[in-house]
Amino acid sequence: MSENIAGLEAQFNQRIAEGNTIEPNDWMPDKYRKQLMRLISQHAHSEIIGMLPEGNWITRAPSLRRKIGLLAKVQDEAGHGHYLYSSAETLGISREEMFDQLHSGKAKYSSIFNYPTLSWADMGMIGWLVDGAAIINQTTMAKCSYGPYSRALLRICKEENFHKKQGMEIIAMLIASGDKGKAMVQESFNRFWWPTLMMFGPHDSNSPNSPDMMRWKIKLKSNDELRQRFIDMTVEQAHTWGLTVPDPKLKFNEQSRSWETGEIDWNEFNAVINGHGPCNHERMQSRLNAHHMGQWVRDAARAYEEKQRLKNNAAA
Ligand code: BYC
Repeated sequence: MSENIAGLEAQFNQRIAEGNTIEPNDWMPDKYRKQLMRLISQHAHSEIIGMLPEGNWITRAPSLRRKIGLLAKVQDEAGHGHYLYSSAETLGISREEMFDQLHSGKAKYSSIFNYPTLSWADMGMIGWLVDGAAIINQTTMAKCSYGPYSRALLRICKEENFHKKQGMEIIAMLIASGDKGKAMVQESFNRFWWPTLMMFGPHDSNSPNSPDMMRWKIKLKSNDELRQRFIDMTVEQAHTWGLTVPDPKLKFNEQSRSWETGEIDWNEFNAVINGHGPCNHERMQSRLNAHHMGQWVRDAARAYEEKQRLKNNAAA
């Protein structure tokens, strides 16, 4: 029996080493399955909680064109949640279990969504910084070893690219509008810069899940490598726009040809991921409220499914 498992594990490792994907019906180590359930469900939760800070601005969008764009973006995030929940379900966890984990606080979602959206410039900032960070993380993970997650990410990344462009357009237009618009963007940038760097997770030396995730090619680049890639790209963009990065320690390292930043406030990060950020309570209340209000839709869908099943049985 144990020889059999050792053989299966060897085959599994070989498939990963050769760059093949693991599919739902393939044998996989229990820990690989659990890590994927944790990662994919947290990502799914991030998409649907991420709808809330942007959803707050739908009624206050400055024009019809902006309102249509924002509505479409928020709807896309719901779609991403669906692909990701479906992808996690292939591992043997139900959507109800995942919702329970989110609602009980057992499962995390991205720290960035526990910050408030105080001005219209924040809608641009989320597109530019938050979607920008997500794209860097997710285009790498789109080549990961688990087939259903990698395929979901391919589609998500295409949509995120569009989100990033609409965010950059909002920022460019605000900056072009004059001093007041530019000041609004700078104020928003000051609030979002550090929380966006936190999206990439703790330093590699402090990331308990990374060794397994890298070994199994779930993650292909480390938290710090991806964060650095984001910093190098975004600092240049900020400078092009004439924005000031809110970091007095920021400096260009001529040797590594990359930007060095000051240290992230890890106390703040830990507080936010453990439920004590500025908006954790508000986000969970909104989420629970939406879940309760949607109960009748789930009941109606189940009743319809049952009716169809009985009809099909009678016809067979
Ligand atoms: N926030 O060992 P580590 C979007 C947790 S949504 C919260 O490095 P890992 C969008 C981590 O879970 C895109 N928690 O973990 C949507 C772990 O705790 P547990 C969101 C964080 O998994 C709407 C502990 O800290 N993107 O784009 O190897 C509108 C130790 O960390 C965070 C994803 O979800 C954090 N920032 O690496 C607009 C991408 N960082 O679970 C836009 C997928 C760490 O052991 N996720 N933790 O209790 C990932 O790539 C990885 O999960 C992370 C963390 C890089 C975030």
